[in-house]
Amino acid sequence: MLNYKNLADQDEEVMVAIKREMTRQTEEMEMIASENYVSKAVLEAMGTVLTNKYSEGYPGHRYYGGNTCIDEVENIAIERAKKLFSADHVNVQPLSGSPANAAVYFAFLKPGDKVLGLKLDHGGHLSHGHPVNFSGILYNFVQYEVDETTGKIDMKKVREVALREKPKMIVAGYSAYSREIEWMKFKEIADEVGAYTFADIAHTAGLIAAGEMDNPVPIFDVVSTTTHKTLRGPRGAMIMCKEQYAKLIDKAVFPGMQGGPHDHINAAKAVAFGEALQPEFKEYIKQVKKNAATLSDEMVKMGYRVISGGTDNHLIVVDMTSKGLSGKEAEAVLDRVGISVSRSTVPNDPNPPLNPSGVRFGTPAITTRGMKEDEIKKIATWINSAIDHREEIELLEKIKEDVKLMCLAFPIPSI
Ligand code: DSN
Repeated sequence: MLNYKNLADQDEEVMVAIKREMTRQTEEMEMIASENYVSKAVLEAMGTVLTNKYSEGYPGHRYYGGNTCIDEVENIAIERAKKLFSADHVNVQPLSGSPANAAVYFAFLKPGDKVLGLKLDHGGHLSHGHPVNFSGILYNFVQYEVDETTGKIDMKKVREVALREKPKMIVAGYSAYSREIEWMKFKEIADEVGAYTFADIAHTAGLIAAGEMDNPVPIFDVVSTTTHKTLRGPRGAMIMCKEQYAKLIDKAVFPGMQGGPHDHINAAKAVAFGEALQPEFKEYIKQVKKNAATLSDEMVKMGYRVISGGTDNHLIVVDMTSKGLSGKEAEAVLDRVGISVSRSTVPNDPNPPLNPSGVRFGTPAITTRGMKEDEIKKIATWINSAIDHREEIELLEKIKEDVKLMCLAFPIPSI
């Protein structure tokens, strides 16, 4: 007979590493814009027996028996996602952001087709045409840019490039762009040149679901998102589209790109979507935005160049070179004081992606802990002190202690 033990009893080696990560998360400040802390309920759903099941296909049409309960769970996730985003059709099976985007391209394009996306050092994503990524290898990506002076997307310039290049698809939605996106204008341009519209809202999905940013789902042909960033669900993704593309998308995900869905993750997606439908989630997202705006204001006051001069969402990108260090060096300094951030390119970055000029800061995770404007102001001064006095080991140690004390005062809900 199988003897199921607890993880701690069965595998100390793995458990020790997990516990150390729990301590790191508990005692350190998470300011990576794409990360967040899930609720206990979401965490619990991920660790269920649903991981034991195979269920290729879709609810009511599976290639394996025994899928009655799995169908129920997947249908709950789909219905909640439809409600959150006013979507005609939702596929909740994509395993993560890049595979979701691969399925979108697979559904709408042939290899070699031309796609218009944001230049990558201006805030785009690897899967929006980077030459080392499948997207850049299989498809012919051409780029639009942010305006050099404002740091924002200039729709007149987007139109010029679209008219010149005549792409088959236009991609909007980014990884390191802090401003509202003019979805309607993108759609008008796409219609003018006969292109499909594809929005990747991986970063801003939570803000859009809460009604705190404009929603491309009713406007664009197809929209992908991850579920683990501002949406605060499990690591995974989904695709939403107009009813007329439903079959195309479903076929592209399975059997086109993937095999069996991860049913335990889909259950956790359903739980997270249920949470995002609650009024508390809207309050959370409003605070995420207030915190990002406060951080931006503080950094500007302290003399940093914040790209585009501010933020409409959950993140800011800051050029660190005015302080005499690269984004990679700033990331390492902040790591020393227990603040996790991610290096980032800035528009027209003279430095390479592995050692770019900027740092991207995000507020979703610290807002989940309950931190508000007062805490953000303190955090901003710690960031600045650490950067300015990066050679002073004792001061860095003191800041690390302050960071830890604040983190302990704002526990992570699921730990
Ligand atoms: N890695 C994610 C981010 O940090 O934005 C995008 O995939």
